[in-house]
Amino acid sequence: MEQKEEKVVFERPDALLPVVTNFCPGCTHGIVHRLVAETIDELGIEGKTVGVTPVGCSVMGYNFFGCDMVEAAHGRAPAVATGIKRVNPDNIVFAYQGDGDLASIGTAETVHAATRGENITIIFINNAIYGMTGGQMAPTSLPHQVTQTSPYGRDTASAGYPVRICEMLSTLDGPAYLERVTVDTPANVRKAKKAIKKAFQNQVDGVGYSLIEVVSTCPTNWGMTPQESFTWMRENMLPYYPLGVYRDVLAEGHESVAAAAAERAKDSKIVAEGGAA
Ligand SMILES: Cc1ncc(C[n+]2csc(CCOP(=O)(O)OP(=O)(O)O)c2C)c(N)n1
Ligand code: SF4
Ligand SMILES: [Mg+2]
Repeated sequence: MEQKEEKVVFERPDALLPVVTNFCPGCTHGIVHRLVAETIDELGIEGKTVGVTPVGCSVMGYNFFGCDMVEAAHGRAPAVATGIKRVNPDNIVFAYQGDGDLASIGTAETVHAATRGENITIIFINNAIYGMTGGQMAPTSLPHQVTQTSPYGRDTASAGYPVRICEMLSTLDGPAYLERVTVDTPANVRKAKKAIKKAFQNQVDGVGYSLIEVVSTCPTNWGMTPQESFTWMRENMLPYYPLGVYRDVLAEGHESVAAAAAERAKDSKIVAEGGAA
């Protein structure tokens, strides 16, 4: 019988190690890990990439990514990534952080790495909850969202309002590229991949600080099935965290982050003329 030649249409990226992950069924961390690994393969940067993993459900990243990995203390990934990149500018350095990590204990490091315009790549998993520790309220938990520490729903009178990271960082001059994506459908996974690849390509090209926020799910701590989680995310999170590009200096027609910043401040005498005043 004639044997048909088999064509490989889908395989594991080299930068994703052949081990079982610790993520729950339906957790979007796994999808995003794959997109980061595909990007590392496609850009041919595995040998010089260093990932920084946080404290959170992605804490075991060093078991899954096939590149060098460094473990940072809770929230400190952008500071650790800054140090690695400055000491070894030829390395491609990414931090992979949850919302509790990036937008709570690590807010200062996040804001200052962004405003310094560090040439690093940040992957931000916003699942509106502290996943690893059992589902406490995060800075990104929605008003009225039930969590372990807000059993009657997040009360904005006492707990305030959620932090929108892309919008907040878009007020700064430092970032080169900020985009919010999600991974609930094949089309959105493809868009997320494009954004993640661009965020790494920017670093390769020396364009500057790039952050991709992925609106994500945590079926386990939301107490839902994977399918219910995606529905809840679409109905509740996406209206609060609109998808889209919040900064892209090159696409906005600027030569660089510095040129974009100078343009925004062109009416300031010292900025426009340069030199000490
Ligand atoms: C200094 C410090 N404070 C608190 C903790 C406890 N802790 C571990 S993970 C975590 C939050 C993780 O949530 P998130 O960053 O959103 O990641 P997820 O698990 O949801 O992906 C906290 C508070 C810790 N490990 N270290
Ligand atoms: S607890 Fe939540 S964030 Fe952590 S692996 Fe499970 S589903 Fe994912
Ligand atoms: Mg989280």
